[in-house]
This record gives sequence, structure tokens and C-alpha cells, in this order.
Amino acid sequence: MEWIKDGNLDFLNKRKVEAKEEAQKSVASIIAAVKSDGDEALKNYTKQFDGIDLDSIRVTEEAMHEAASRVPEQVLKAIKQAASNIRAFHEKQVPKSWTETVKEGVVLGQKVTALDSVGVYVPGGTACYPSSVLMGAIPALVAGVKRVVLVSPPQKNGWIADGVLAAALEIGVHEIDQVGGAQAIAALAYGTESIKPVDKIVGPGNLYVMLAKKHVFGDVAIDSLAGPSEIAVVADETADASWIAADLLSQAEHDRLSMPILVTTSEAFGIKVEKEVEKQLQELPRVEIASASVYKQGKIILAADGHEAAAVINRIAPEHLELATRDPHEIFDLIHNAGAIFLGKYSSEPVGDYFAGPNHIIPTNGSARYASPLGVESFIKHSSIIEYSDEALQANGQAIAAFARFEGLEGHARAVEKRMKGAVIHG
Ligand code: HSO
Ligand code: ZN
Repeated sequence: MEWIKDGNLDFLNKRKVEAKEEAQKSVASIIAAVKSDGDEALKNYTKQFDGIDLDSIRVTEEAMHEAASRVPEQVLKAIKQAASNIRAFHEKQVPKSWTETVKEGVVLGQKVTALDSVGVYVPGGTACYPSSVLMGAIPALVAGVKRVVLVSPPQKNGWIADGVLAAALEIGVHEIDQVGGAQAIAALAYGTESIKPVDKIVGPGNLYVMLAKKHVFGDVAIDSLAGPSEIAVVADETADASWIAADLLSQAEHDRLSMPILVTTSEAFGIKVEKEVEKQLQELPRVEIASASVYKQGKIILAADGHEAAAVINRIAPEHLELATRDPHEIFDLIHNAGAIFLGKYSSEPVGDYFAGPNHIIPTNGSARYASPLGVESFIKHSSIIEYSDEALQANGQAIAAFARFEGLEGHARAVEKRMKGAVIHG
């Protein structure tokens, strides 16, 4: 791992992965083809990229039940428990509509409405996670979205992975379509014969999916563009080096570009963690991916004290932050940029990935500076409510008309003045 002892965090400026022009062009042409040829284009691309001849794009209820029956009982139970925790957490996020009489005759408020339809993208291949089905779809269902569509590419055997279908069945996703990549994003954005368009598309995906989401943004809403996973751990010598190493590796195994970072006030502790990481790495089945992440992206950053450690974290704005120090709450109070914060030595990051309840689709790449994890808010919108009485309009009409005229908008001024008694200047 790379040691940083001088506080130089220049590596943060190099985090962005730049997309090649070629990839952008190919995404644009896939989107154009889906727009013009609909299902036929989806089938052609699925043949070309996934090697599968699709009979039907929609997954049937029956196929979902069959898939779930192949998932081990213990895993089904874990999915159920996790779903219940995630639902309970997100139910706390549901915002309420409100109206208030702010002055005599003036009622203002906000009406909360769920989006009509959303698409949740679930990657295929090695990143095909049932947990991401729960994290993407449950907040939408809790928000009250009427049509939650899950899209995912078929695996080599011709089906979406059993666990993904089992998770979708457990939580009552309304529609599942087996199509992935940029073509799935295009279908969700513009619609085909079998997939009606949605209002918002969420969920992580590979480079092509990300580029496609960017491309369709504006015609449809998207969530943030998730990059490779990151974990930053602030730990001192009161922590167990082997536990911390295991936590760093838990995110390193996601992707060659995942970034595991240790921030510590103790050089001796840093050395211990580094040794542990190297040892445990060799015993991981995904050693190849995790090694690339640890050796190319991994960092150990020395900080003078807790305040400096917190300042480093606020600069990084990590997706996941673990605080494993003598008094984690002391540093917690100083943190203002982090997607998810895990406090104390038993709150290992995977507790949040699978089970605790908060979402695991979290801003990466420093975007925790301004963004939040996926949640119910991601699937609702607010309409403003304005209700003026006769008296309220009489009392304020002149001010409004004056403001409108100052902007050169006579029509606005007249609309208000029409309603004003005794002050009608223009016919
Ligand atoms: N840590 C990942 C989510 C995940 N982990 C899925 C396991 N499965 C993204 O933050
Ligand atoms: Zn994870």
C-alpha cells in the first residue's frame, strides 16, 4: 500500500476514470438503435454481448419461483431478514406533505408524490448482487412508486441469477426484464414494445451503463453515477489490526479500482495493518482483484491527531467510513463528508452492505461532499402549494405587480391587478 506521511492528498485528483471516446460512440449508437428498433434491438444486443437468444424479455412469475427454489434456505432467510431491516430503515425516511397558514389568508405547503415508475439496474457478471436488488428497489417501493422495474442481463445459463430473482420476488418488484448494458438503459428511458419507459433509472453498472445513464439524463432522471467502492478506516492502536485489514479487503475485493484507505495516528499500527492485509489477501478467493486494488489504490495515511484524521476524511469524502478509535464519537462529530459512517469496532462495513438497513448505494468518488445515499427521497418529488385569499391578494398585489413591471413583464402585473379591487389600471 502507498504510505502518505506528509499530508499530500494529490491522489484524490486522479480518482476519476475518463471514458474513452470509442465507448461513448458505441453507447450513443446502441441508444439510437433501441430508440428506432425497440425489442428487436434489445434481442440483437443481448445475443451480441451476452451470447443469449432471448425468447421473451419479461421474466415470468413462474421463473422467479423456480429460481427462488434453487436458493439455499439459509440465504433466503437472510434475504428476508435483510429486506425487513432495510424496509424499516427506509420507512423512517418517508417525508410528509404539509400545509401551513403562514399569515392570515396565506396557505403554503409541499405535496409529496412518489414517482410513477422507476427502473433499477442490477449488473450481471461478478457484480450480480441480490443485496443490490434490495437496496435499489425497497426505497422505491416504500416511497410508493407504482411500477418498479428491475433490469439485469441474463447470465451464461440464459437466466438472471437465481439470487437476484429470489430477492426481487421477496420484496414484490413489479416487473423484471432480462436485458442489461446500455441497451437496457435506453429501453428504460425511451421504451420499447415490451418495456414501457420509466421516470428515473437507478443502480450501479459498468462503464457502458454509466455512460448510457449520462446520455439519457434529462429525458429521464438518474441517481448519482456510482464508481468503484471505497472504504476509509480511521483506527488507532486500540483497534485489532487483523479486523481492520479484513474490512479494508472487504471493499478491495469488489473491483480492481476499489480504494481501501487506512488513516491512523500510529505508524506502528499502520505497519501491522499493512502486514495483515498482505497476509489475508493471499487467502482470499478474489485475490487477483483485491491485490490490484490494495497495491495500486490502497493508502495508509498518517495523521498527527484525531483532528487531522477527520480533516483528511473530509477531504476524501469516502463512500464508507469506519471509525475504530478509542472514542469513535469524538471523531464522528468532526466528520461532514462521508456516505455511510460505521462507529465502533463491531460495526464492520459488510454489516451495512447486507443487513443493517441503511442503503449500500452510496456516493463515491468524493461526491459524498454534496450527495446522499439512495433513499426514499430519491423516488419522490415535492410540489409546492400556494393558496392566497382575496384579502391576501389585495394586501400584496401592488408589491407583486411592481416586481413584475421591474422585470419588464407587464402581463404578469396585469394578471394580479385584474383581481385587485378599485386598483384596476388596465382594462
Ligand atoms: N459495498 C458495495 C455494495 C455491496 N457489497 C454489494 C456487497 N454486495 C458498494 O458500496
Ligand atoms: Zn461491499
